Amino acid sequence: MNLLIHTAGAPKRLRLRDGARLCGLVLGVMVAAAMLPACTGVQPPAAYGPCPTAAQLAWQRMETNMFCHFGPNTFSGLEWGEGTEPEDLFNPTDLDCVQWCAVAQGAGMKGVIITAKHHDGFCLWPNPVSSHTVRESSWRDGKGDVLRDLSDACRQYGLGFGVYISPWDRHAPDYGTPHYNLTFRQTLEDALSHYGPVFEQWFDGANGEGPEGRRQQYDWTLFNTTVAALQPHAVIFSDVGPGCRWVGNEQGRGGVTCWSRLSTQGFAPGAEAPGAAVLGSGQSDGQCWLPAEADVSLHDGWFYHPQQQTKSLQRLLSIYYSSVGRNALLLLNVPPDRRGRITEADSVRLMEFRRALDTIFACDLAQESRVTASGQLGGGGCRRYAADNVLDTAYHTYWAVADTHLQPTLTLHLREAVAFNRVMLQEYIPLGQRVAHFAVQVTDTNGAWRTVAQGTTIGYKRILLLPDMRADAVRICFDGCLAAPVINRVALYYDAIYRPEEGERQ
Ligand code: OTN
Repeated sequence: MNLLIHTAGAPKRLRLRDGARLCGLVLGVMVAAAMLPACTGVQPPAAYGPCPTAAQLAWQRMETNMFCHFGPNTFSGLEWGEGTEPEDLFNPTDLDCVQWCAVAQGAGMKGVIITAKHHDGFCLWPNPVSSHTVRESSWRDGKGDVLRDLSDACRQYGLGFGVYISPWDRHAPDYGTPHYNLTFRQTLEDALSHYGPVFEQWFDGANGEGPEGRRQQYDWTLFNTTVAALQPHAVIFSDVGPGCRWVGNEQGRGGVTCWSRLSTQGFAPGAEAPGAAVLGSGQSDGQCWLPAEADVSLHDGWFYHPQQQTKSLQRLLSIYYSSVGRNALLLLNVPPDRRGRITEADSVRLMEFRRALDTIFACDLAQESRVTASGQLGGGGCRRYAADNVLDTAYHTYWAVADTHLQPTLTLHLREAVAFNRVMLQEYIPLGQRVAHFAVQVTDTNGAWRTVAQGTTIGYKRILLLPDMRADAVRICFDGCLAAPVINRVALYYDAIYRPEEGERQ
């Protein structure tokens, strides 16, 4: 069948195939038009409280990153170098940052952070304002630059490049004087100007100088503004941010309650930081968006030691659940050895860890469920905020309810009873963190709802460890909210690998 359509030019002949395509297009427009009135005038939920910047959201979605403690301590066996080590002590025989990145990528990590200058003051790059650097060593005849090698390798693997630069410096002759703040600023300027984008700047608050030591009054405003000027997208880590906070321990454990908010007024990194419990839990009324980072080493120490013990797979899975599963980012330290390579034992354990996580989270048992809720923003016709948006993996789709609906419920009606032992929930944190308490319920044999778990915060991600159970319906009761919840993911899993220790807390 041929149709003649008259356009500005000569009439065109329209073939059957084109006609069918045109009908499909018209039908699509009609369906879209039919939906419009349902969402017309429905505003998305307003942001609640402080919210993440784009850089903080991108950082949180990295979920796990690799920390690499590397420097003179690798060769001395110390954890805190004296600052008097000869530069020739640093002499990796086969530095291979491409191998570091291959291991990081294989482990599912999204960024690598290196100790560019640890407390001993030795710089892994030819810092022009220090005489204690790779330039003064005989490694690669003084022409080596670890930041160059690593930043190039990160770019090659599509990984974020991050730098740890310790404010505490046991070598710098001007440490303990106001001039040191200017030296440190120049150090930051050089490290942040020549190696491309930096996704995270890491300020360690450790300081071992006692009364006999030289005390330094740090100019944190100067340091943070210097980083922001040179690397505006870098998330700045310290006990009190401003980009992300320390979680308050080096065991990789976020608080069971873990808010991504903290009030930092009057606090500073190190000795003037909030207490460990507050760093772990955050504050529900915190004035700043300040998500937690859980830094923990694969070994007992931070630097490489020949006889180091490697954490077990079970311990790593426990750490994963108590960091990423509690609204924190996991920064796992993997120390390169004296060759300048990640050891084979560490690489094997990291691949085991990734394989276990991929197995545990391979199948979302909620995927085929029918989802209902006690309410939906815009009413049932407006799909934009529909309850079943929690099933898709698109990050920016979510279920929302009216602002006044502060104790909504969401129910997964499974096609058949399934065995599960993990529940994963995510709040859509671009609109803030709202949930302060929730309960997980399943139907019992009489069809009555029975609470099987309770939680407090959710945030970016919360994974609850449940005993093995079967159910054909699961209900989440958001029964304690500071504002109407906005949920972008609910999932169920069966973890046959990790067995929580007796009485291990959620
Ligand atoms: O001896 N320490 O300095 C120490 C012992 C146990 C736990 C932490 C520390 S130092 C601590 O490191 C944190 C990162 O892991 C932060 O940088 C803190 O500011 C710092 O005090």
